[in-house]
Amino acid sequence: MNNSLLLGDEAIAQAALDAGLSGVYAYPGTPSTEITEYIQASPTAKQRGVHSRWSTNEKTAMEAALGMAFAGKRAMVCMKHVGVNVAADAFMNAAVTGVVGGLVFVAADDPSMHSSQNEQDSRYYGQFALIPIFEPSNQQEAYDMVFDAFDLSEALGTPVMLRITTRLAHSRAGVTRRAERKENDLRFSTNPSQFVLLPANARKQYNALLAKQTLFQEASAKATSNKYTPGADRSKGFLAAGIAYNYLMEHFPNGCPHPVLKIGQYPLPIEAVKTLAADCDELVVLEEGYPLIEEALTGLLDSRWVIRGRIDGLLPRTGELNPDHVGVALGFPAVTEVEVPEQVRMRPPSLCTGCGHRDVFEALQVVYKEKADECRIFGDIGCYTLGYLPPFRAMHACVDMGASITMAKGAADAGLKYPVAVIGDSTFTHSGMTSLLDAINDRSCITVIISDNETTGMTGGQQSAGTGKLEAICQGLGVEPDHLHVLVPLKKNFDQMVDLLRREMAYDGVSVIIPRRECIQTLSRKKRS
Ligand SMILES: Cc1ncc(C[n+]2csc(CCOP(=O)(O)OP(=O)(O)O)c2C)c(N)n1
Repeated sequence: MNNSLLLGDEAIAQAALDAGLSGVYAYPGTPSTEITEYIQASPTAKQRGVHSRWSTNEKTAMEAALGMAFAGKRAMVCMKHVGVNVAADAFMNAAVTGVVGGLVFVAADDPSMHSSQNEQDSRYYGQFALIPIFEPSNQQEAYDMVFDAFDLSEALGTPVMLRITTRLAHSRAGVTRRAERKENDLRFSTNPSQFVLLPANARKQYNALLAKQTLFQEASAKATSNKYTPGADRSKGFLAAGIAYNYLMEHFPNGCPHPVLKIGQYPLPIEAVKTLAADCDELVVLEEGYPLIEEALTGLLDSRWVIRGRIDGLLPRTGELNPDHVGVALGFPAVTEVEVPEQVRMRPPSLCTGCGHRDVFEALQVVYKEKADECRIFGDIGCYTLGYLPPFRAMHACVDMGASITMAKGAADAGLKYPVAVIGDSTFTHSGMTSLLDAINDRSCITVIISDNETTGMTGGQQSAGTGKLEAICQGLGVEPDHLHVLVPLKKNFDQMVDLLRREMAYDGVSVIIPRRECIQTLSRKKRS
């Protein structure tokens, strides 16, 4: 079949299309964004009418994917790891309902927090939901696992998690494609209570999920991605999961002299773990993220075994794993750091020259200085988070999507006189609308700035769900027309913006200011095309 050079994300997207996908649902988030973008750009997807429009947030994406799987078709839902928190309600309950058509949930983790606010490990969510998890070690395996994941999902009627990390998502390798499969026809569950999680039904469904655990175990025992390779040197044995298996094997081009258990599918293949343990006294666990396997081993094996990994400090507890860390754990000398010339050293990011967020923060800076200790600025997730950095230094909090408005409200409840929330247009529709409704219902004394660049800028300029609708949304939620303002953030309007901020911050209620000017990146891309 066809050979292509693909990013891990693209391999997943291509595999989903080849495996008969009918819809991808996602909210952008590094390192998962390219999966959906690939499907959006695919002529095959267009011709087949595969759904690929961005969702408003990860929860709506998860629910729509579940709806497609309810209707018997194959769906994929993709998000970054923190998005899993947003989707968690629907995700956990989807494990209880089960599915009719295949449902593959792609969680893209970002160890080392290259572009994230934490480095949580999504495998815990898979385990928490009691569903099978696939973890590829390279791009080809990522491709093949999508087929296996859809097959397992449909055979056992369960959503399946595919967990990847940044390095695999964003590096390329040759991928051999399989023959294309047809999409499923519409088909519904014959069990009328399956998707109605009233307590009486939910108890039955939950027991059914528990009963499936043995089948999940059997699937892991049979999975070709869980492979035990004996080795002559039994002084230690390795359990290497996902991309960490690649890092291990890079050190042994002619084969590892130690026994190795490669992990690609969970629940852990218990018998294979016991076989490895019987062969060696010391076990070294190589895994990307939290020490999930390492912790599980302490329950599976007794204290005769020395278990080494991230918990005992053989490998760093935080951050991304790499071949050098693994080399040091193997006893190879540490690679000496190369001196990086001044010109190419890491530089802090900054807002683009000409970006409208700059004008917003320049005005905010003035007003903040006037109010000093009586004012705090609650930021949110997006390009405008850079308002925290010099030269602006105009942000005091940034926690999760939508938190700017609700934290400002909480601080107002606590007695802060001038709380200001700064949120982007995409983040506002993702999670800020409900926060604003809380503030309106409580008549909180806060000023909300929705800095509208008419795109989801931070993740590369995807369409933003609220473009053209923000004023109507705010009015619908109850913002008073006299305290809802739109202006163009440009130098010539600087004084107008400062005056407006002063006036609205003095207002005893909710005010919304929408500085609106298109992102200069998307604008210049449009001009070039
Ligand atoms: C729960 C969650 N989902 C996705 C992301 C990834 N992400 C970071 S910022 C952002 C969008 C920001 O868009 P917008 O609010 O319009 O601000 P802009 O970057 O355009 O200024 C996204 C999707 C995230 N950090 N958290």
